[in-house]
Amino acid sequence: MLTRAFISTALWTLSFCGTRQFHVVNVNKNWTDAQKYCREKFTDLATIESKEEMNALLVGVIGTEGLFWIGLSQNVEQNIWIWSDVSNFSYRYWNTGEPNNPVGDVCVILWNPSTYRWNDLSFYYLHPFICYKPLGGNSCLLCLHC
Ligand SMILES: [Ca+2]
Repeated sequence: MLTRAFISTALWTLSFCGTRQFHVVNVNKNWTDAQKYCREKFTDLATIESKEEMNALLVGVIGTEGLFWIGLSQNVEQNIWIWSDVSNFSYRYWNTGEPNNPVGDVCVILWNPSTYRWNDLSFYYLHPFICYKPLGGNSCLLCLHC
């Protein structure tokens, strides 16, 4: 079901029979700059709405050293978590004890030491990140070789 194709040392692409194609960008940026990059080059920072999508991401990042920004951040005033593309937030994959800092940590990163479960973290740390593009109606064509 999953493929992982290395396009360059800085970028690889994950495809699966689902709604999104994820792109791991191995360039260190803060969350805001990562969001800007994803919106320019792809669609947005990664939205993860299901266990299947999370598993697709894990195939791409397991075994790597990095932590990876995803598109989740907190609206502090309303105390809610929102995806960068405003997709519905219901699926969650928080690490044990997270989110643990509702004041200073408003962005979410895949936390390598905890098998890439989610951790809220201040936006200014420089890390690689994951973008996505939506898959169209012929999405399964992309999966013939999965
Ligand atoms: Ca945290």
